[in-house]
Amino acid sequence: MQTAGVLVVTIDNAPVNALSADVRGGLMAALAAAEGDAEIRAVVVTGAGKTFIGGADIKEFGKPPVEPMLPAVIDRLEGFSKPVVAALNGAALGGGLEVALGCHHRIAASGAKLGLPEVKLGIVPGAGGTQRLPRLTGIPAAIDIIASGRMVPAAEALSLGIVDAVATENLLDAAVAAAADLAGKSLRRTAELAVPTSTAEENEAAAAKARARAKGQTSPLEAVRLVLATQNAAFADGIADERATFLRLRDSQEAAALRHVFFAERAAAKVEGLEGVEPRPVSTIGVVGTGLMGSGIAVAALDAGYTVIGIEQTSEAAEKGKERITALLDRNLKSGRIDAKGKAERLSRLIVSGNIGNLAKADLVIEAVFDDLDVKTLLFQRLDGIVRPDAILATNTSYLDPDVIAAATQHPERVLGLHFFSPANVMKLLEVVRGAKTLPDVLATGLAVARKLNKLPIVTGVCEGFIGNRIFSAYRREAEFLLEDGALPQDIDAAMEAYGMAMGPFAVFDLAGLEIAWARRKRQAATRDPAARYVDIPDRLCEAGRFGQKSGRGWYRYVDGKRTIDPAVTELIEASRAAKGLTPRAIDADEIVSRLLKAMADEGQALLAEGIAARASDIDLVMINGYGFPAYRGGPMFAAAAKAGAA
Ligand code: T1G
Repeated sequence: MQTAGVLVVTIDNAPVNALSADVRGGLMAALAAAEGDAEIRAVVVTGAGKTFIGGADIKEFGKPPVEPMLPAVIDRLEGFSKPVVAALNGAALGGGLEVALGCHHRIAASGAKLGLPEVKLGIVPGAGGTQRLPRLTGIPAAIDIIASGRMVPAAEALSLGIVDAVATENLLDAAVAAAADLAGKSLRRTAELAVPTSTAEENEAAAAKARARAKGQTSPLEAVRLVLATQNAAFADGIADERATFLRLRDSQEAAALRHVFFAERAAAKVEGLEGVEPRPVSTIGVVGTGLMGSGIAVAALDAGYTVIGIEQTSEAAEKGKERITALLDRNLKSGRIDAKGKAERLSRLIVSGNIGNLAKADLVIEAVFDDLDVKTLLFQRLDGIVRPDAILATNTSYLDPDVIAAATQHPERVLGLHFFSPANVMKLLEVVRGAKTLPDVLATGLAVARKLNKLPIVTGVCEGFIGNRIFSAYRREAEFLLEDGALPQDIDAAMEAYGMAMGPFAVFDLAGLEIAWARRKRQAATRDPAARYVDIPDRLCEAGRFGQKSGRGWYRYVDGKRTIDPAVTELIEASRAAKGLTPRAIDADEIVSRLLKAMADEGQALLAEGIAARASDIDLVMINGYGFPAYRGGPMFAAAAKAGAA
């Protein structure tokens, strides 16, 4: 399209205008045409639909490269004799932002988001991002943006100098006017700019923060190195280093794992039997029980814009519940996540009371009361008579059978499980449990609400522990076998933390508390297969009054909240082994990791065979987002398969 001597080039490659070979070729052809046409005095590049450019085409990774390569396209844009203006109509990510950085002027729509999310794919920007961005923002801001991969909103991009203007009215009109205005003037080429000065301390502070956040991942460290190099290196040298680093990382295991996670997240959204099923409208959510879980769920719902009706047994308990919810909002106020107005506005959408009859107004009721079958079934029977006929009932149980809870109602088809993870207003994972009778539109509503709550919903069938806790139980069992075989808790935790787990298993057990698992083991004692291997060390620990971090002693001793190795635990483990006549042997970190991974993956295979999980990648997402498994290892199913492949 051409207006007043300005050629508007629109990238139209649904769904996200990724820079496929065709798009790269198309851009080159458009520039060639513009160059040869004396009528054209300037060029605007924009995107069709709601995205500017979603980046390189991730589906092309691993395939033979096709000319023209992206860096060459961007060099051509930047070196172009006529002005090229980027009109950022929506997300400009990865290679998409790099295209914009190669243009001579950038205007963003107010809702546009910019970012270089490459580190989230285990790579670094490969088309100049690490070298051009710091020339606009300075080194500290560029480190922050590139090493975190975060999205930068248009207003912030303007204040950082990444864009030159934010369009208040029609973006394209503004871009065309700017392009026409630049025609014939000297052009500002990002590569030619000097890097704005910052002190060594400022650079080092940004780098240290980014390195600490990397937690064992390689690509953010490489991104930091490349940005820091812009202080001294010539642009061309920096670009060569960036390209070599990009190509090396692209073929790494970390990148393969993170690509797997990217596609896993998209695959998880596709749920069998829900094609074309419309969710029911939800604007008011009831939350029964406003304890630790319930108050977190209430805050998540308030954050997402829902009206929330909290229910407690008495008005005194309701008062306490409201205080807990307010305290969580206050924490977000203090950290700057919300402002005072936001807090007040959220509270205006909240009622907490002892009157269960209030739930007649709810579209969805989430139960978060004590995890006891009698308590929950009685509650559901009551709710069934209170809520509207089209309202949905959800149970937030960890271990109970939602089908049994549903069966207590007249309408089990409107019941599903929503298994939140603590703290419920923070954790990304939400297991959405499809019961035997759950209707498709009820499940679809659960998923839609979950997404609005900013969660990653994973659908699971019904079994004890659903996907996550089933795998975690297998992990726990194998960790206990390792204890008997010769490893100590600190060896196992160190191996798993070096592998990348947020916390080793024994530190997690201590944090969660040991008594619930103890009570469960006691309940199960009568039905346990006597031939199955059973490790009694955790029982001995509980008998000795060691219940974890809360009691100051568990698998470790806690001094001022810091975990320290306790010789008493070592003695207890040795005594248990001796009582069983076991001879411990040395177990190295590699064996620890391999065995724990295999235990998780084997349990995952069982979940797939039973139809509880729809696909292996769903299991990976559960463990990454709910249990601290490192995303850059791809999840236990991916990692175990990769390890088996490498062996
Ligand atoms: N390549 C290929 N397919 C992509 C894609 C991409 N970059 N981005 C999204 N898709 C597919 C996705 O799989 C899904 O497909 C559909 O598009 C809709 O996605 C040289 C190295 C842009 C914010 O990391 O963050 O540039 O499942 O459901 O919620 O330095 O997609 O429908 O078949 O996510 O509207 C850097 C990744 C690449 C951006 C849109 N770019 N994408 O969100 O839709 S590396 C990224 C996103 C790079 C250079 C390098 C989001 C989005 P399907 P969606 P959305």
